[in-house]
Amino acid sequence: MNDIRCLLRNKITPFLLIASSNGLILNDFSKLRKTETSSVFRRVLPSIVSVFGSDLKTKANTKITSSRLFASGREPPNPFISMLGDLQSSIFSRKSLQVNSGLDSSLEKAATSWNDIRSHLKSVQTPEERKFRDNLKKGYGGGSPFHKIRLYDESNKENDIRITFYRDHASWCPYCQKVWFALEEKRIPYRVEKVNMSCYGSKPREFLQIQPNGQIPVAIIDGRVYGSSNDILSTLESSFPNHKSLTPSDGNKARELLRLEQTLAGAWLGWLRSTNSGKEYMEDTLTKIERALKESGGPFFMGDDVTIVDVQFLSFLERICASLLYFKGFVIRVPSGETTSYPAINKWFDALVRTIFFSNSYTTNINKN
Ligand SMILES: N[C@@H](CCC(=O)N[C@@H](CS)C(=O)NCC(=O)O)C(=O)O
Repeated sequence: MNDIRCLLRNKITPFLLIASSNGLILNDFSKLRKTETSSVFRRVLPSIVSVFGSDLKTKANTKITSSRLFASGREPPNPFISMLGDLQSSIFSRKSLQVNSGLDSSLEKAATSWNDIRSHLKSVQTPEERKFRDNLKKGYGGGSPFHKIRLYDESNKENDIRITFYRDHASWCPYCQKVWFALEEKRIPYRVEKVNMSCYGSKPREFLQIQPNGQIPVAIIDGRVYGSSNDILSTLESSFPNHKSLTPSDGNKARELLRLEQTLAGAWLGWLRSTNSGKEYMEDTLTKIERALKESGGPFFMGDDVTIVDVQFLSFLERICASLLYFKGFVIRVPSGETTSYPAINKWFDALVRTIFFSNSYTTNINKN
């Protein structure tokens, strides 16, 4: 059990962190540096062997499968446990997983029952948390990667929905994140269709029929297909005039800031790919961003409310914070009250955390400061 806990704490977290943006990045990553992380992996590897390999091997001689070992059939399967089971079967051959027949019953005795877990959960949940599943089904509550339909509250009806939003299952895609954020901020009702990214295999034929290049995001708005994040964002502005506007009041200023966003992307990737250069250029660019945010009066790029400029910056600045910390040990986002060279950027993140998109615990590292 300790091994599994260790696995959860140390092994899974860095994976999720590297991989993900919305919904998956866990809290304690901000404390890891690259060197620490590799030592975590070194420490964790024996634990995996111990959990999935030698311990089971010596105690057992019956074949186990994740479904038999972890779900007795009387209780609903725990998806996380079956994930461990899948991991186990991909690492170790069937032969090395011969276990003894007494293992099932001893594990069952050792494990806390689902009923105990369920009643403990109920006793510690807030009323808002208790409503979570029901809200998800109805499309209500804070923003969540689990919504398949999004109505926000009773004031919207399923028949009001004019948009189908195609985004990736894992919520990794930064371009999808921009559209998703804008939909939420404008409180436009939408339906979600999840599509796998190419790294998980080929795309469904029905999706390729509407988006032949296979890229996400895609949105069908009033029956018409929009196949890039910028097209979708501008259509949301023009086709939903009764919703909150994200259009900046000063177009010239906005264009200047969007050029800075392009510079930022170049500086980031330049430093990330290089072993010894690019840091100064990155720092320079961050200083320009810091200055721009201060000049606007903040907390957002165009002043006191969020606009499309913030939408363009958010998914990359967020990934920049996580990846530079991980790969370069470079800190941008700090716990509140801590000294930083980037107070305006931190204030900007704090303001974003209060938006509906980031309003629950299933969002990203930006609200874990
Ligand atoms: N210009 C496009 C770029 C979108 C894009 O590059 N999407 C990536 C995901 S982040 C993609 O669909 N890649 C194919 C895949 O991985 O399935 C936009 O802004 O919408």
